[in-house]
Order: sequence, then C-alpha cells, then structure tokens
Amino acid sequence: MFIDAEPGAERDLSGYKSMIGKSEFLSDLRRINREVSDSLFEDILQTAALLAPENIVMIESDDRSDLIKGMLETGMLLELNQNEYPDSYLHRSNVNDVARSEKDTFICTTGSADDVGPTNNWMHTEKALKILTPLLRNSMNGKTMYVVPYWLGPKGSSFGDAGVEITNNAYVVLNLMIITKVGPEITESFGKKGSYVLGVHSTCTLDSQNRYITHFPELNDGKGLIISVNTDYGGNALLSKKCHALRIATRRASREGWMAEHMMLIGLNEPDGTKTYITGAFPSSSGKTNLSMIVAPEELKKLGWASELISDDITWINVVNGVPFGINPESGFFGVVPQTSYKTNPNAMKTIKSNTVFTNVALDSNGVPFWEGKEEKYPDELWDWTGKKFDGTGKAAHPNSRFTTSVRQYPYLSQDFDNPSGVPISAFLYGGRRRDLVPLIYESYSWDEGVLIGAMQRVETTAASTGQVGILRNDPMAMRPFTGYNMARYFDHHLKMGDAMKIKPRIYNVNWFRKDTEGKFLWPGYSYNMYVLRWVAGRVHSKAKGIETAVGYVPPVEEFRDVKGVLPKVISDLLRVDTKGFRSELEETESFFKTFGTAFPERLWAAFRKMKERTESF
Ligand code: OXD
Ligand code: MN
Repeated sequence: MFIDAEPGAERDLSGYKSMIGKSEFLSDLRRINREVSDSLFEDILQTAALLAPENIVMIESDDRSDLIKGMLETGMLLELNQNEYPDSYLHRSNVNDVARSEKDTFICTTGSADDVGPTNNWMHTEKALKILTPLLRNSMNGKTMYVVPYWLGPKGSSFGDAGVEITNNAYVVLNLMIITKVGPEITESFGKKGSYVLGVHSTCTLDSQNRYITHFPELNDGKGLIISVNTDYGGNALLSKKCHALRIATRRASREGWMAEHMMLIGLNEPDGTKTYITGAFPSSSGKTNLSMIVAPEELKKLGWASELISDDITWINVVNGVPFGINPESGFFGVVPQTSYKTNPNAMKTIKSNTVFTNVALDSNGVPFWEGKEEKYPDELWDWTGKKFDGTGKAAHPNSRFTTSVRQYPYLSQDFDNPSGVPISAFLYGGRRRDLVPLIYESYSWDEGVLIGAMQRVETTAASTGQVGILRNDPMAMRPFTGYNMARYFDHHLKMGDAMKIKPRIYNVNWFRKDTEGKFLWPGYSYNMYVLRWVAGRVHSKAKGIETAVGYVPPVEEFRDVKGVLPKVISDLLRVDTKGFRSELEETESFFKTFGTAFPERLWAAFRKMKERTESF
C-alpha cells in the first residue's frame, strides 16, 4: 500500500471489510482476474483505514439518479429549468477553487528534479508522502468514501486503461460517471488490463494553502498513484482526466512507445467520400472543443463537407504497422461554457441542452443557465456564478465555467468512437492564441520541424488555470501543464515516434486569433476554420498547393477564394510569414529550449538551426 495508515497501531477494519465485501464489481472482477480484484480490495481497505470515512460506496452502475437525488437534497446541485434543460443541474464551486492550480501540481519521484525538468514542480516521493499523510489522515471522518473504478478508451481496446478514483465528493463522482466509463460494462476490460492507476482525492477543508495535486508515477507497482487534496475543481480533482490520461499516461507512453496528447480528434468528410482524421493540440480554453465540434459554413456544407468528432480534449496515439491510430480515452466533455452560442458552436448548444452538469454558470429567474456570449443581452434578472444577484459588474458566469456531458449526446459522434483500434491520423495541428506573428496556417517541411513547431508554441494564458490571463508563455504542444516527465525527453519521444511511423502525419501551426492594429480579430474563426481544414485535407491527399516560406508551406491565397466576408487583402495578410518576426521568435524560443540543458535533443536543435538559417536567407 502507498501510505502507512496508522503507524504502529492496529485498527479494527472489519466494518470496512464487510462494506467492501458486498461489492458486485469486485466479485465479478474476481472471476476475470482474481489478482486485480484482491489488490483493489486491499487498496480500498488501506485507503479507508487512513481516511477513516463513515461508510464506503462502490460505484458499480452507470445509473446516476440516486447520486443526483442526494446531491439535490444537500444543495450540492441545483435543478435547472427542467422544460428548457431536462435532467440538467448547476453546481457552484467554492470561490477559491475554480481552475487548475499549476503551482500546487507536483510530479513526485525517488530520483531528482531532472526527472521532471524545468516546466514541472518536483518533490521527492518520501517528502510528498510526509506532507500528504497527515492531511489525508481521518479527513473523511463522518463522510462517505466513494470508490469509482473506471475505464478509459473504447471497451475492450488494448489501447485503453483502467483506473480507480477514491473520493469523498459526490460532484466528482457524478462528473467521473459522465467523462469515463463505469459500471458492469467495464469489468471485462478492467480485469483483462490486469492493473489500474489509483487516484485518491480528499476535499479536506479546501485550504488553498495546503492544496496538492500530486503524481507518483513510480508507485502502485509502477502504474501510478495520484493524490489530490484540498481542491474539488475538475482538472485538479477529476483524476481520470489531466492526472491519469495525460500526466501519468505521458510518462508510461514514453516507455511503452505510444503518445498521450492534449489533442482533439476529428474525421473530416469530403464531398467525394474521402475521410481525413486530424488531431489538434491547443491550450486550455483556446477553442479546441469548438474545433472538435466544427460545422461547415453553408457554402461548404452544401457541397458535402462535414466533420465528425472522436475527441475534444485528449487523444492517445498508438502506432500499428507504421500507422498512427488515435482513440479518445474519455467518454464525456468537460468543456468551457463562456462564448458558446448557437452562432459560435451550435453542436455544443444541442449537446448540452439536456443531461448536463453545469459548473459556475449564472442563472436567470426562470432557472435557465446563462453565460457571457450565450445571447446578445443579459436577462433582466440574473444570479452570478457565486449565487449573488448580478449587478452588471464583472462576469456573471465564471470565465472557466464548464459543462459536463456525455459524448453520446453529440449529434455528429464518429461511428469509430467505439472502435477499439482507433482511427488512422493524417495531420497534427498545433496552435493557440497569438494576436500577431503566427499566420493562419503553415505546414512544416518535415516531421522533425513539425516537432519543433509544436515545441515552439508560445501562447497567451487563459482562465483555465489560476494566475494572470493573457500572458505569453511557452506551452509546447499545449502540454506544458500536462507532461508527467521531463519535456526535453518528451520532445525526444516525439522525434522517435516519427521514426516509428511509415506514414507520418503532416504537422501544421494554426492561429485563429490574429488581431488588427485596433485589436479586432482578422479571421472570423469558428465554422470558417473549415476552409483551413479543407487545405489540410488537400495537402494530405496531394491535391492542394503550398508556397514555400522560411517556416514551412503556406496556402496560396486562391485556396480561400470562396470565403465570404473576408477581403482577399486580409487573407493575404493572414497568410503572410513575417520572416524577421520569426527570427526573433526563434531567438526567444532558444532561451526557453536552453532551460532544458543537455537533455534537450540535439536532433531538435538541428531542426531549429535549419529553420533559423532559412529565416536569414528567405
Ligand atoms: C481542461 C483544461 O479542462 O485543459 O480541458 O484545463
Ligand atoms: Mn484540456
């Protein structure tokens, strides 16, 4: 077990044993894999011994109704207007706990800080456990301890993974029941996997001074242990998501030869029936969900262009016979709400119209949820995300307010969503919020330069994480907060994965966020991004031209000739590569790359030098 529950003391655990002994999940699991079932029994027991809850509830059905009923009774959920938003609810967080907290997030190993590199916080495993044990001890006194065995990925997929989250928080349980697979349908996959990532989450007192989101990739027999305390916010507390499916997964992926990425994944359908699978990595709250739900503009829709969704946030990629195949480890959205409307993202609006948990949105007098960007005007009467009457100052909904909804409600879910083998990926997009410099799109000259483009991403910070918003920072592959080991080795892993691919995805840098001198966006974005994807598909299938520039190929302006409402002059501005600007960008990036010291791959320096030379000669 990970922690000595009560050093030196014998406790009577018979009560807990009999509660856990009633679990049908464990007894079914026993028939498939006795060793895993016994080990899970023991982990639950030892965790209970430390946390000392009043009772233990195993989540072994996907029926959420009892949980919701209980949460309505305690006020943890508020019922929304059931005519307009059937089976939908509002949860209000503690005001000091509304975003991922990177400063409190640690990767803990028995080695040294070099294991995690300069972009992560590191703590020695022993030191971390010394801090965490007293925080955890008896922290569930008088509370229910929920145990949620979950499965990430398509049922039965050898690329999927098993996890268990132990938590006292019913809101966390409810979210997990939406964003992962739970219940009897997962027992077989879980048992066959033969091991699981263990997550322990305790609300404690929500003391922000003692908030920790810690990852122990070496513990739990090398499968990984996660401990999160004093926070209930999604990204900090839904341990299946960023903690398991990214931080723990990246490190394992690097050893096992696959990739865990902060990427959406869509299938783009062309009028002639061609389908192109495209992934895209964008930092939190930078339009990744919107792109994953893109609707073609009328002119392209009429011709037969359409997009279907596989992932909105995370993609796991395995190379099979030299071809990269992607799956979505998740089963639900935990998406950012503000600015979502029938104009910007009609598919999201349809998806969240029922069966949805909203977090930290505002509420009108009819019990209808409201957020900035939903409608033109504020309703006459409104309560803000904290429950106070909204007086027109500040934001009514929190900028990081969220919706949690099953992907099954998405109207254009790919038929391959459940495909255990995943789908073959032909293109990677990297991007983020850049008001200047980065053109609408360019394509890298090679895999290595594509990895460089990913590694070079400098983007503006958003409300998804605590701290100042709008600050430019290096966020390679949109993975800075989510890589569970040294990013220099993560870059190296990317390069090597390219070597393993016979058919390498083309790699692009995109930027929907360029502004003019008056601060207005140059590109309308949203459905218009389909024109950009059309060029990507054209390149993949060798149909579209590219013009050479210092950093890669850009589309000729004619590729956008049928775009309505954007002047050709603006298009050509959007596609212009500012060679001098990129030279400075490379210089600034160089100092970031140097922070990795000798761990930074020489092969990536070579790609860097090549691009830099071109910025001098173009
Ligand atoms: C998310 C994030 O919640 O990236 O997806 O913060
Ligand atoms: Mn994300």
